[in-house]
Amino acid sequence: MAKSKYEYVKDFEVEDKCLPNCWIVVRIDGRGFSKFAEAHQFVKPNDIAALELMNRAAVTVMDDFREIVLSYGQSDEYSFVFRKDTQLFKRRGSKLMSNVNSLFTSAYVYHWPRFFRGRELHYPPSFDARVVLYPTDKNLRDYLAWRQADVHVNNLYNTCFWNLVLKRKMTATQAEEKLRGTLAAHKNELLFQEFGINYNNEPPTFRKGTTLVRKLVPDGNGRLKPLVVALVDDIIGDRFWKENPEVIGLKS
Ligand code: DGT
Ligand code: MG
Ligand code: MG
Ligand code: MG
Ligand code: MG
Repeated sequence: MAKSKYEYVKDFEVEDKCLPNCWIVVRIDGRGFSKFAEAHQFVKPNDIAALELMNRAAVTVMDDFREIVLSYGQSDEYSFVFRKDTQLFKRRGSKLMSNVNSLFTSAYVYHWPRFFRGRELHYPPSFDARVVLYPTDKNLRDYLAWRQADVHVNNLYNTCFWNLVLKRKMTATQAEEKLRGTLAAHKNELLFQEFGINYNNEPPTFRKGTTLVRKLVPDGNGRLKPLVVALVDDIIGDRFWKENPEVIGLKS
């Protein structure tokens, strides 16, 4: 086909191929989910239906994009890790990021009614997205450890905060003042002394987030098929990576 005189505009598109040999992480995060959680009466600090819906949307993404080896979610965010040698979309960052984000968002809306039976979606949620490249396995593990450490810190704080507000009837400001500058040990002590809560017995999903990996599971005919499974585990230490060596192909 003859080229039109307009073809030159194509040259304005920028090249955004991800560097070879690097892990490609796409992280999505709910936009303004403080407000969204309020508007949809999410349980504080953790709403099981909301977290399960996030997991369901992430499974949809992994079922479609087979080059994702692991996903990790907590709060209103999910990280998707593509194999480092993926050639999907010729490794174009904008393609990977926008396709993951768009499918995640539509799956979130699509599955909403199953998780929030009878509760209406009041307005369309959206998610931001970014692509980050990690050149070494250690960098990738440190990235995932960073996200899991984040949920630990936030959840410990939020558990204290909401117990003070909901059970001690403190105002948000009073609760914030009480917690300002406290260390993790203080917060654990406060939960135990004031509310009889042993933080380590709080539901693991709330404390650790959810990790999705592919496992070979027997189908109806006894044949092994790769299925996305949800694990609630510590991914900071070495044990998880020894038990799931296929994820990053670590030689143990
Ligand atoms: P952003 O991401 O900059 O657009 O702003 P936000 O408001 O989404 O803030 P972010 O992502 O730093 O924090 C997540 C918010 O979502 C946080 O305010 C608490 C809320 N959220 C997430 N999961 C739950 C939940 O299970 N229950 C409740 N009540 N709130 C949740
Ligand atoms: Mg934010
Ligand atoms: Mg957010
Ligand atoms: Mg967030
Ligand atoms: Mg097209």
